[in-house]
Amino acid sequence: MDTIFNNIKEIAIQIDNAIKNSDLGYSQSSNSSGEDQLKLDVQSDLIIEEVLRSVASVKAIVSEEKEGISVLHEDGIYTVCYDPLDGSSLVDVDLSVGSIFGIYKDSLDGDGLVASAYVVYGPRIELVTAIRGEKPIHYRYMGGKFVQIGEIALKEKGKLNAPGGTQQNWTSTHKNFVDSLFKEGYRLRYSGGMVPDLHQILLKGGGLFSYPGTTDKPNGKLRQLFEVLPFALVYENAGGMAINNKGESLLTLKPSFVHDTSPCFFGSKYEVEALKRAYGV
Ligand code: AFP
Repeated sequence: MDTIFNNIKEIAIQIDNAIKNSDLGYSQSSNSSGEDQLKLDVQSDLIIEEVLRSVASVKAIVSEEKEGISVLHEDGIYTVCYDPLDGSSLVDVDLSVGSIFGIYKDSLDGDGLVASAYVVYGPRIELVTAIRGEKPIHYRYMGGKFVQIGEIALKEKGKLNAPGGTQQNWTSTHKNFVDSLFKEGYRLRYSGGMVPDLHQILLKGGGLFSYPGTTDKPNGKLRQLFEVLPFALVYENAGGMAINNKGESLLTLKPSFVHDTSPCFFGSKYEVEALKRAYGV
């Protein structure tokens, strides 16, 4: 796993360089979810594929930007599922964005997820890695290398509320619950980039990030393999909780297809338990 994490560090430096120096325009193509691709999305995807091609333990890759599974090394062990540049539509307004990696063995589902990692491209580059059963580790790129800052542990209760999705399409249950957190004194922190929004909650001790099922998207927007499962591992390993709208751990998810989505809620224990009561699950 160390080899994969070290290669993710190399990827992070290359993508950060692309963000800072490349054309921000649209490419001629759209991804498998029908979204227009920025040239940066395509470039970041190529960077990851090229770097992971040099890692013999990587059997296959699955990208949010591509259809299907690409086999890299028949004798490899792991399949790396990644969102090369999550929140890329925020680059032109200079907000933070990120890359997310889920590392799977044997099966592409919650049971098969053995490790995950994400990179935040903000004022600085940060990396968080998580191995099943171990506390997540936080790194910061300083002086030309990734320096370990420490383990990440969520508090029992936080102060931040990051509610995703179009509000007019929320259910009344969800709207009432989000309002109840604000009435309790929670502060709104939502940039529209899943990586920096979840990173902020983790590092500030806790709170809730929600992307519910909505009337227009009953299964939510966020993709299980590339976004939901990798962050579920980080949150659970940090002592928090990560559940779907039925109250089940997101780590029990079994996507029916590679780009399958799920409603998802990540947070410290207090807020997730409150959400379960509000949803009656
Ligand atoms: P893009 O990759 O299309 O910019 O979407 C970003 C994202 O997938 C995720 O990073 C955000 O949490 C979420 O979408 C924001 O979606 P809403 O604008 O619907 O809240």
